[in-house]
Amino acid sequence: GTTIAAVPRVAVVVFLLRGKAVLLGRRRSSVGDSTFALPGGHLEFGESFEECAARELKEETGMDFDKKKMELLTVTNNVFSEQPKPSHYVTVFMRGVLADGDDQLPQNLEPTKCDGWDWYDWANLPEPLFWPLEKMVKSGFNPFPNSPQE
Ligand code: 8DG
Ligand code: MG
Ligand code: MG
Repeated sequence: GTTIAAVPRVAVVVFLLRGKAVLLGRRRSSVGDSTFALPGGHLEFGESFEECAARELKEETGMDFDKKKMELLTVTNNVFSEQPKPSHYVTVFMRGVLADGDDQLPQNLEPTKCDGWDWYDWANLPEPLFWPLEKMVKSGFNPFPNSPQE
């Protein structure tokens, strides 16, 4: 078959915040299987970070966020050495909230990739977290507005 050069890829993931909680789901993937991670996925050709975040959130959970309140928080650069196909991601972390008074519930629209979505208090996160997220949390990163590490 064709040999495709391994190159770094861009992912966009979302801290969807509700009160003191974030939306997380347990991954079903060769990368980080069974760990809790944020919704998100690959940046497609021509997309803005905001468009990608909104599209991935919709595809994976059925939810729509308040587009005016989306913000870029940080970027990470991580190599996933999983064999037989190591991968390398530059991951853009966005913050989003639902529109005021919005009571949408997350749906598990990609059940082969995720066990289901739920809200988890930032002070009491589930384990194990997907390691890039674990690393951020351990470094003191906090996705909430008006927090010192924001
Ligand atoms: P797509 O086909 O829908 O575009 O992709 P996906 O299947 O939704 O991709 P994904 O694995 O959910 O996300 C792409 C990569 O983003 C993932 O392999 C590694 C990187 N990534 C992080 N942190 C996180 C995170 O917390 N959640 C998710 N979903 N991906 C993350 O570095
Ligand atoms: Mg996806
Ligand atoms: Mg995904």
